[in-house]
Amino acid sequence: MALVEVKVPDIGDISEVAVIELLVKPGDTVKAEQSLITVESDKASMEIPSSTAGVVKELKVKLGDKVSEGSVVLVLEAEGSGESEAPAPAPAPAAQAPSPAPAAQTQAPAPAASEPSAPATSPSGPVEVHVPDIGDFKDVAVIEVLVKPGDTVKVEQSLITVESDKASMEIPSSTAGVVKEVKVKLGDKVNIGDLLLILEGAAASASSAAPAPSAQAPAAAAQTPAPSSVAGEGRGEGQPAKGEASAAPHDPTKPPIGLPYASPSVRKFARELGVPLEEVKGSGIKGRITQEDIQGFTKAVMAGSTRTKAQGAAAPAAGGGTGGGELGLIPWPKVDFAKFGPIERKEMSRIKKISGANLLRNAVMIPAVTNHDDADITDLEAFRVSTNKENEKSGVKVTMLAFLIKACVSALKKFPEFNSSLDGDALIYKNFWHIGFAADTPNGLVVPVIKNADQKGVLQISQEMGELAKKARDGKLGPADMSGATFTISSLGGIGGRYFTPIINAPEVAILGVCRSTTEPVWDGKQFQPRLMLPLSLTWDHRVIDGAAAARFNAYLGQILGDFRRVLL
Ligand code: CAO
Repeated sequence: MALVEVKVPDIGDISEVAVIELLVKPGDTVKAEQSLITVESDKASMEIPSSTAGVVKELKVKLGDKVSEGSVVLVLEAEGSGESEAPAPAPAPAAQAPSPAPAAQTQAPAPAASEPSAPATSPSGPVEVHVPDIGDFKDVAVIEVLVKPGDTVKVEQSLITVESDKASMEIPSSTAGVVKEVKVKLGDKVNIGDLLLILEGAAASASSAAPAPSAQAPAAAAQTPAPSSVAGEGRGEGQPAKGEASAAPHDPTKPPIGLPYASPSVRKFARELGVPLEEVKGSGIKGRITQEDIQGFTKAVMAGSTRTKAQGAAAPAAGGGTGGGELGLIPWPKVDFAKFGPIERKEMSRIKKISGANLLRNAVMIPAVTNHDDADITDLEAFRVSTNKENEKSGVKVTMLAFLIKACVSALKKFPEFNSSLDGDALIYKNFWHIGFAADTPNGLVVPVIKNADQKGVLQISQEMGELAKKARDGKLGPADMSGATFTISSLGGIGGRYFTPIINAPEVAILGVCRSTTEPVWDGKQFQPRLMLPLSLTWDHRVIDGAAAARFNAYLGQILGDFRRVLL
């Protein structure tokens, strides 16, 4: 029995796609052509078939991995004498996983609005939009029509979703304009060159999907592919239930096992809103989940008529879950501001949208209390300044925040419930100390994490913080940089202010806010002394922590910051 490596075949112009589904597991018997994994780009998802029949020995990819042509998917013990009995169907992958031309084309020229390139050839009358080259796709079914007459479409905007038995992809518009007539309907079979719709006021582009920028194509933040760093949190809705990936060939008439039946853009939309796709009922063909289904689900959750499973699970810990009634809030005020003066509408950044949803949940669901206190950091600041003078040449600047991180680790060790998380009626105590710090970036608030802060010195913490803060400002933080925090510090010390009430970063149970230190007169029993005082604001989850413990935590933190030698005790 020969061992055969099954690799990702030619997947067109897409360089890297994410593995969103594993359809087989070690021990499974697979047939030649059987789907092994599902991969997804921004606009297309496709299944990667096996080139050979055999028994799966080892999977070489896992969910979330990025693969490209030639990546090894798994190792098979080939059936019989290997190649002769199971001829590798070299051309098959191309046929099974058709060259996703539209996806590749739509990804490449994304920033249409911002690139000052050649003007559209001719703003003109009606323009026909046809199905572009979709590789080996033939007679593919239209499963979603994403626009209707009267809609304004941008270049690259998805018009329809088509689906073969192994892949679904969205067909983008080659041209911007207003939809005059849609020439296809659900269930139609289309091929390359078929007429999709007629646009009016269109700026015809040179080629099918190599769009000329159009004045009607503003950069839409929501359409930018979500970098995994932020959207990664939402991944998981596509994860197959363990053990469900069966050895039986995948039935193309059914939704993929464990994967919510929705197009890539709908899945992305759901991820951006934090909607658990598997809980949404699809109203499309074969139960397919549409964008409207996601919107309907979100509205129902916001109106309180539906709860997500996560909300349901959290409910008992949040106060019994039943008997409290829904929030019963009156609707958000809708005001036509233009009636009162000139206005400008700007889409919020993706980070703001995501963090906004998280902050709202945390503010609403956590019975949070904030204790304010002051720490005397006169000696610590003098030490910091002298350390920085001594280390001037090293290039690493020791920051007050680095001392705070170290001091917090000591306090967290002394008061372990501050380093815990709620799990139903139980508390999970974490024996690791990963400290998040809020970083202000041009696109919004992010929270990079200093891992194992207990094992690091203040110099190393300062250096890592500097690197992470730079990555944050450059928008380059990855999911690993922002996950695993057990406690968070939000420092406004470099900016100003006295005290504030930070919102807990769930599932953590406390957060420390720090403001600008000022020199104040402090009574030493005999006289007033000028002391540098640091305002501390500790917000804590009252389900886990009591006011007395919070006051002790702050007092202890103050003692450490007042005399840092205590960290060694
Ligand atoms: N009191 C007085 N001065 C302080 C101080 C404090 N508590 N903390 C920092 N400073 C000083 C620093 O010493 C530095 O002064 P010099 O340039 O003279 O040395 C200056 O303020 C700037 O510090 P910094 O802000 O660049 O560095 P930091 O280590 O304090 O903070 C970071 C780094 C990433 C936390 C910060 O840049 C940031 O983004 N802060 C905002 C966090 C935030 O938005 N929180 C709110 C969340 S809720 O919406």
